[in-house]
Amino acid sequence: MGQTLTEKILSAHLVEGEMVKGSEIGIRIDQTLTQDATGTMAYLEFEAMGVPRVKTERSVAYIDHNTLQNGFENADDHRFIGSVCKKHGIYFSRPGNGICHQVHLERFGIPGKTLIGSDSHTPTGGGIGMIAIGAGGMDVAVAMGGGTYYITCPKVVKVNLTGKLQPWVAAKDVILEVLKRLSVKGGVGKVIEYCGEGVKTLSVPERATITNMGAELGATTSIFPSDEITREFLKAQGREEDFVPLCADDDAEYDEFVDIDLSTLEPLAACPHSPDNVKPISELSGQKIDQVCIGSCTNSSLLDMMKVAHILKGKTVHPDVSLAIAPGSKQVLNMLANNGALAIMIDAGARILESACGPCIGMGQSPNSKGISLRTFNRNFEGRSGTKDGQIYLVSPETAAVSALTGVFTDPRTLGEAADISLPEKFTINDNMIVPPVDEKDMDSVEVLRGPNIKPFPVSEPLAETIDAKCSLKVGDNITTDHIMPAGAKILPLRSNIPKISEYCFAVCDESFHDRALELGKSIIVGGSNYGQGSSREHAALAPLYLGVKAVITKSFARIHMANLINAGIVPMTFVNEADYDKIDQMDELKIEHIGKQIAEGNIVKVTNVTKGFDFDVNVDLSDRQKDMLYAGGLLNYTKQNS
Ligand code: MIC
Ligand code: SF4
Repeated sequence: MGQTLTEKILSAHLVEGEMVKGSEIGIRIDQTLTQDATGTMAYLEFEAMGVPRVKTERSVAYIDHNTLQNGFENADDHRFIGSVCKKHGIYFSRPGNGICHQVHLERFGIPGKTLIGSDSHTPTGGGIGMIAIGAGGMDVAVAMGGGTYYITCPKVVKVNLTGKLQPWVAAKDVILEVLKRLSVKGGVGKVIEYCGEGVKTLSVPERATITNMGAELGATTSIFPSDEITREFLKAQGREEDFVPLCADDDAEYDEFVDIDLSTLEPLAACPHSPDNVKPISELSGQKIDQVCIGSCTNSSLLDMMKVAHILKGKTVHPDVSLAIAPGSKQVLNMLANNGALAIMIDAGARILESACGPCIGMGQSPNSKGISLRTFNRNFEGRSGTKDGQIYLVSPETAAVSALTGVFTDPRTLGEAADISLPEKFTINDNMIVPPVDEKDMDSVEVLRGPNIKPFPVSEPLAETIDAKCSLKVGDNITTDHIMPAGAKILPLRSNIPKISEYCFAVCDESFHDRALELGKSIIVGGSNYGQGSSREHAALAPLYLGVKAVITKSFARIHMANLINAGIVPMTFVNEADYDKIDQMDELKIEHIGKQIAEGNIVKVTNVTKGFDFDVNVDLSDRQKDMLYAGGLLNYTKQNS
């Protein structure tokens, strides 16, 4: 039987387990990436492991999230990460060099390699045929130290692309269509593999837009084959030698199928407040808008920016609209500056931002109250923009730019002929903002520079005999990590300071949570389905850990967050009977006796609701390794015990 591309790459990297879907497998990691908002913790964890030099083929640290230096904290974090990198063998992409996923695709990604990154949009690398997976910082630290990375052996979904996108319809519309069909939890436990004739019609940046936003499906990752188009891209990046042709076997067997005829797609928008709440632009046409933001790791490539410049050429932004543009990397910005496109954007009235995440993570450009903002980004969770009642719509760069001119939702197809913009034969290559590490022999001469904001991570204890604790918070379905540990300009600088950042834990849902949890000392959180969707931030586990959360009981979990909880030593549990969710109220006392023994004996664990006087079962469906981690009190303790 033939293999899918996913199976080929995973089995070539398999170091533990068997390729049996649904079982845990361990894979060797070739490359890692971190960004600054998750990076400080990842490098503190790496230091704690005591490994002198990274053991990966390539590890890169990017500074792209916390670039608003409104206080010493972010600058201290950058300096800390830069010095750790220099010492321990990691390449350091300086602030201003661009968004991690965009730069990694341009300069480092290699077809057929495995990459994990402490950012959920790491699957962007799937655009050039990598198995690229978002992970918690601790998992990345372990991989840098040469450790195995564990995932559930995924099911593989075949998305068969046929036809060709019509003018003004974009790669963003493809992934929005997939999200409409599969939903934000449709990809859990799966890799989305793109195949079919339609693949050949998509450039690498377009493929990367699609794999990037596959994160919003909850998928383990997404991947495209590596073909002649990939070769052209790598050649234009001066890296043709990195090209390897890769595709699935003709007789590969898939678990699920999705057919998309690209020719039939139309411009789409994900409406507030979920990336799968997708409607055609034609249904929204004419509604007034307040803001347009173009950029983010989803849509900030040179190709996207050139399309935008073409639309803006000789025009002026509508007087009621603020247009912000953040090109994805220094390479993109440099090329726009040299070919005149930047001048076109400035002429039209665009506000040019640094090549960084910026407004995507609420770092500036928050919309006005109830403001309608069209963004080319990948997430429109409530409050993420920094304006609680902001109404964020996710659209293609084409729809965004056209609407910025008209001041209303506008279907770009109404604009007439679309420009035929293709990739350059050669990108401008200048890696002078990527600092290489010192040679191993010189590593002792490098001092790691720590600022006062960098506090050690919270220590977790081995699993208690009995958990007897109150439910400190009950929340509903689809709780995102932006609810659990919000970001934005005010909170992100605290990413290296868990005690301080914990003050904002769940503030979006319930501002009193922090004080209540601290007062209770230990507690349990109860949630609905797809709990913890969204980002990879392990702060969404470390802050609850610091606040004494011992277990989280939900209807279901998102993949990365569940792994982060286990890494932090917090027990993730799911209701066997979902109806039990309704019978629990906040502040009920929940008791789990002999929890370690119960987990060791099987996956079903009995919980007593002492307040209401009934018992219910929960599932702790974990691998033996994960159970051992919980007994030890998290991944760091476990690693120390086993080394
Ligand atoms: C995001 O898009 O939510 C982030 C910010 O990039 C996160 C990482 C983080 O919280 O630092 C992610 O996607 O993993
Ligand atoms: Fe940055 Fe936004 Fe991409 Fe996250 S989704 S990496 S915040 S650009």
